[in-house]
Amino acid sequence: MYLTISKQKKIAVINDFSGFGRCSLSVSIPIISAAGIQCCAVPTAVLSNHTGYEDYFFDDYTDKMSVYYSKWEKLNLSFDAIYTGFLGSVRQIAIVEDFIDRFAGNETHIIVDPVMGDNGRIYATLTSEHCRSLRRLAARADVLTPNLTEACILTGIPYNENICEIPELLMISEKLRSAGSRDIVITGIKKSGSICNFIYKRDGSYSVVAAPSIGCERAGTGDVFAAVLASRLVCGDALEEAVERSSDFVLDAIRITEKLETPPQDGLCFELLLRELCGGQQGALL
Ligand code: PXL
Repeated sequence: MYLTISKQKKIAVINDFSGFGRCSLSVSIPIISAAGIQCCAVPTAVLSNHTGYEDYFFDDYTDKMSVYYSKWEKLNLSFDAIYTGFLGSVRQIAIVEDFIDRFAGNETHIIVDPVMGDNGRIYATLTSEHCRSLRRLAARADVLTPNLTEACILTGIPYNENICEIPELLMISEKLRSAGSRDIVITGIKKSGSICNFIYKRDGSYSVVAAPSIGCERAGTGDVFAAVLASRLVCGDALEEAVERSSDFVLDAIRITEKLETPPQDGLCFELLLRELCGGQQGALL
């Protein structure tokens, strides 16, 4: 007899599928799978390539999402984590909240990557209503992973690329926490030749994980980081350790991508490094 409930860990990932450009599901599925975890995708849209390219095909999946996951309810599925990324509309955010209501148990890590913008610029498709809805979703996160731009949008603090000192990062993180998010990782903060991740935990403690800044900015870096982070948290790492491993993996992927002279919009060539992620869950099972 087959068991529907497996001992193997499962992460539900709610994100778009972009066929080219290495972001969202095309990043999460291989990374989470390489870590030995089953990646269960809920697509929000299908794109030929991500929106960082001048032209792309976009097929919205909002109308189909609840029918899609209603079949999962019949299968009695539950998840070790629910990880959400790029969400294209206000209605889609409400659907994601409904998904969390239906599928999150007491032990489920809710990981929200509030994809909204970068370098002080908000993505063109985001309305103020959209931002308000993302604030509501962020409040449900066990782990929230905004970049500095997104952290500023979520808290209403004006963005300034010089916000990189501890007192300012603490103030932003405290605002996010008082709005409801539990642990917060502000990612990709640029500081004198380094890229820093500021970790603010639910008990009010904080730490910084820094890596050297190499080359130019590349599409999908945040998605690679969040997929590794989700995998490591589900495998039982403490938050600091999970952030360190995610930061190390992104750094290795940037190095290899630079060597291959891949155009920045094509994302990180992480495929060549997937072996580094193996051994995630096997250790616990074998
Ligand atoms: O990497 C974030 C992201 C995800 N999905 C789509 C995007 C982007 C960033 O541009 O366009 C479709």
